[in-house]
Amino acid sequence: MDPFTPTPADRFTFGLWTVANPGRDPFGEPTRAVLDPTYSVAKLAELGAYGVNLHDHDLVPDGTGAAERDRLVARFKRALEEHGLVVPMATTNLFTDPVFKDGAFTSADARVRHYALQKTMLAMDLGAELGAHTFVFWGGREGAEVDAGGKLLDALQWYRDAIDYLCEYAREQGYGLRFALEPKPNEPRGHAFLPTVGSALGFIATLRHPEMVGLNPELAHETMAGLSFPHALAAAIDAGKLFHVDLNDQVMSRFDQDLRFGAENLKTAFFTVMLLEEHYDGPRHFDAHALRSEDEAGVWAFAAGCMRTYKLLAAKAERFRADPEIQAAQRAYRVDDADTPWPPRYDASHAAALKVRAFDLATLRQRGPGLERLDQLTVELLLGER
Ligand code: GLT
Ligand code: MN
Ligand code: MN
Repeated sequence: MDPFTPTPADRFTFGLWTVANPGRDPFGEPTRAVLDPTYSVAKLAELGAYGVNLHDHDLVPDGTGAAERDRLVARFKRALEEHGLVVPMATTNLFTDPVFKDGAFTSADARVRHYALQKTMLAMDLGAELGAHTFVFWGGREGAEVDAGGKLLDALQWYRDAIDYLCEYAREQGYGLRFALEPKPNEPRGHAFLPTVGSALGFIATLRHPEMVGLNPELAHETMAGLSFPHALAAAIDAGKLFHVDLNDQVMSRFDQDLRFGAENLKTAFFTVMLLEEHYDGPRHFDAHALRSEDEAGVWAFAAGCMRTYKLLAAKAERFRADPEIQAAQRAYRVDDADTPWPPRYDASHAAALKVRAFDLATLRQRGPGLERLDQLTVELLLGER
C-alpha cells in the first residue's frame, strides 16, 4: 500500500462542519448541498480517517425536540459503529444563533450568559454520550467592535465564571472531559476576547480548575494574528496545555480562509508536523474546508489532501532527523562547554564569580550560527533533493 495513504492508526479527524461546509460566504449563497452527517461518516471512513468531531447543532439542530434528538443521535451512533469511526472531541455552537450576536459567556445580558451555559451543558451531555474526551470552546462571538459599553474587564470575569461553572458540571457528571480553549484574533467579531494562544494561557492560570483546561490552537488563527504557529504550539506544549489541535492553512493578513492543510505555508506545516510528532499524541484534527469553487468531488480531494500532506511531512520530518548533515549542523548550532553548564545553579558565590568573569566577546560577536545553511538544507529536503 502507498505509505502515504491514511489509516485510522494515524488518528486523523475532521469536524462534521468542515466537509459539510456548503461554500457559503458573506458575499454569496452556498455552492454545494449540505451533507448528511451519516454520509460524511461513511465517506471519511472510506478515506482512512479515525474520527469526526462535532458541534451540538451539526447533528441536532437547535430547537429539536427530545424524541427527534434521540433518533438523530441513535442513527449517527449506528453510522459510527458501522464505519468504525469515533468522536474524540465535541463542542457547542455559540455563534450562529442571533441570540449570541453580542457574545455568549461574555454577553452583557446575564440571561444570554445563562442560556449559553444551558446550551453548553446539553452539548457536553451529547459529547459524553458519543464518547468524546475533549470539549472545545471557540468563543466565536466573544468579542467586541465597540468598547463604550465598558465591559472589557467584566467580560473576562464572566468568561472565567462560565468556564469554572462548566468545569464543576463536567466533574459532577463524571464525564472525564478536558476543556480546550481555541483562540482567534478576530472574525466574526472585530476584536475577539482571548485572541491568541498566549492570552489564553494566561487566562487558564486564573481558573478554578486550571488542570482541566488547556488549548486547541489553530494554525489559521495564529497566522491571522501575524504570529508563528510553531511558536504558539511550542508555548502550549511547554505549558503542558496542548490538549487538541486545529490544522489548516491561511494567508497572513487575509480573511479567515480555513485552507487545506499545507496549501499555503509549507514550511510552517512542516515544523508543525515535526512538533506534533514529537510532543503530541492526540488526534490530528483538520478544521478546514474545500474552496467555495469546488463540487463534492473537490470536498473529498480536499479531505484526502489534508491527510496525505500530513503524512508526507511526517516522513520528511523523519528524514530531517536522520539526515547526517542536518543533524551535524544542528549540533554545531548549539554550544555547551564545561565552563558554562546550563541551567546555572544560583548561589551567591556563583553570581559573584559570574559578575567578574571575562568573556571572549570578540569571538562570540563574530561567530556565525550556520542558520542560512540549515534552512537551505531544510528547503532542499522539502523539495525532494535530500
Ligand atoms: C468554526 C471555527 C473554527 C472552530 C470550530 C469549533 S467552528 O468553524 O471557524 O475555528 O474550531 O467551534
Ligand atoms: Mn478557523
Ligand atoms: Mn478551529
